[in-house]
Amino acid sequence: MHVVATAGHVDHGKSTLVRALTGMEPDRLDEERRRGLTIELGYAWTALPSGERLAFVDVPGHERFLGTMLAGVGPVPAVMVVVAADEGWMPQSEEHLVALEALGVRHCLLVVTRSDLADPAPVVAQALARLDTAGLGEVEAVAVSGRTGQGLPELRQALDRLVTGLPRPDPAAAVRLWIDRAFSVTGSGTVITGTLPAGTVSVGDELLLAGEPVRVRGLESLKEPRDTVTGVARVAVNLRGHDVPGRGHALVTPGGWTYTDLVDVRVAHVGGPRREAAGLPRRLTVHVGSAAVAAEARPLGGRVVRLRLARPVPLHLGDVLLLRDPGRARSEARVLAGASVLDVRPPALGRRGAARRRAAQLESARLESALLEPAAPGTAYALRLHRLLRAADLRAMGVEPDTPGTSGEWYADPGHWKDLGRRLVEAVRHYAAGHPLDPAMPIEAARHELGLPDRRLVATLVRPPLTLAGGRIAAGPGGLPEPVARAVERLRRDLAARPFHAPDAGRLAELGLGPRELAAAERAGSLLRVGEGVALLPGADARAAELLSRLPQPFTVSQARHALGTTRRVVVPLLEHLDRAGLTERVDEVHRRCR
Ligand SMILES: Nc1nc2c(ncn2[C@@H]2O[C@H](COP(=O)(O)OP(=O)(O)O)[C@@H](O)[C@H]2O)c(=O)[nH]1
Ligand SMILES: [Mg+2]
Repeated sequence: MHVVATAGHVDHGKSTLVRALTGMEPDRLDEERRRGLTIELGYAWTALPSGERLAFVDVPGHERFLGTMLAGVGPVPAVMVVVAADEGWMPQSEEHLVALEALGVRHCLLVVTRSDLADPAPVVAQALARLDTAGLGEVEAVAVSGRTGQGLPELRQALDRLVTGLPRPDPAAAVRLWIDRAFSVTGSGTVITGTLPAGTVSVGDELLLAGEPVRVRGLESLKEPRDTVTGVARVAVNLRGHDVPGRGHALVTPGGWTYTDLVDVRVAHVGGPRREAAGLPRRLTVHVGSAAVAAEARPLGGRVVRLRLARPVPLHLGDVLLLRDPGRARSEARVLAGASVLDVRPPALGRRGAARRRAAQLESARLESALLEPAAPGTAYALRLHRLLRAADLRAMGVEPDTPGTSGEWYADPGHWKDLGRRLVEAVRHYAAGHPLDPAMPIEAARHELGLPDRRLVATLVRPPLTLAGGRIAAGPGGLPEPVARAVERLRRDLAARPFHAPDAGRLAELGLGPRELAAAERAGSLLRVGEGVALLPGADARAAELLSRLPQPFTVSQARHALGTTRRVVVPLLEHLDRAGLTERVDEVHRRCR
């Protein structure tokens, strides 16, 4: 199914249109019907010509109910903007449009209604011209009358085209169901309703509501009981208890979101005169999903602003917030701007200049990762900001790790990781200098020195020339002098790729490894010498014996050479080494077999 919200000036025919399309009454309250005015969100649904089901969230157009309008539109991916042919573009048309623009709505249909009262053409042109400047993408227009029904078949077709163009949400996405309505049901707890934008909710699921675990006892979508519902959908969830939080709170997947009351955001210019972030009022109302939360704004520099929210809300990197001025007169446009969340776990800002540096850091991380990841902030972006994160931290920020971790569950920014490696070498050398009799540094001391949260990170950082043994880090393998350790390491890398391809004299000379150095490396357990100047990796002999055992027995030197993919220079001393080790034995002058 799909969900579309209405938007537009009061009395322009939104509810009438929804009624005409669905045969259902969106204005449920007595007061609404008495006054002919939408006060609360209305819900109605129908089947489109394609068979797709479409639910409407009908919003109030009156300026006093902008908060309710935002709660309805917030989680919805597409909007039907309604303008009356006999009135044209009006203040609440404008305010709703500015809100849609700030929320980043990209899928929109213009419906000029009441076209039995006036020629719709001029208003279609006027509204399309305004919508065109708002960056909502391609907008189709339909003229209708909710009274005579004229144009409704065309509108249904247009709605079908609109929903076909909507992105398919991920059924495996973390759930965030913003509550737009909550009511008690005698004998069966509380029912909350909302628009599920993505992900899947099933009966029995344990979710979080305002940070507290709750279990889904029952589920309905469009008044039908369901075991499981996948977004986009209108959902009613039955929960135990009668004092559960209502509108403005969200049911979320545990671990899928970061509950935070401190965010750094980037403010986007919308509507009206261009406004610098520095010109925002200090006190704001932040709208996200169905929530409206008081906030304090602190400009950090450029368009980057830090918001302290009156209560924590579940957020992801890249979430769009709508900023409203709570203090201005009703008649003025009160939506100030949209803002995208740059960080959900921002660091405290200390000394002078910290705010400006932070703004610059966020801006450069954003620009850099925008090149790599145009869609949503990804792993690289999150790591640029936080340097080291667990897979679970990334998921809570809305980033699904796209690579294996750097060290177990840990992910590191590549630049930071390199830097840590360098610092570890220095720390180990410094330690060795201070502890000549016991020069290897305990891993815990190294963890502390580097300020790392987990010893496993230190262990992963141990790379040649460092070695790790018995929980301590030494500056070179078995105390090999460092240039030798480094040369041996390069040799080991050669051999890792071609295990029986012992380096020739030229390569050994190039690496500066003479007989003395090779002997030291063998003593340190880094290499295996099978003959004068023939060095392999430790264990190469056992591996060779294993490969040779697969040959028809007995075998010749030449067969052994083919099986191991090497040269006579290597295979002859290697076979003699295997004879000495008792892994092979001579049968006659030309044949051997495995023992
Ligand atoms: N003549 C005519 N009247 C309409 C049409 N659509 C709505 N109305 C009337 O306009 C008034 C406001 O309609 P309503 O749907 O409540 O507007 P909303 O505030 O945008 O939801 C009501 O009196 C409706 O009967 C239409 O297409 N033609
Ligand atoms: Mg209405």
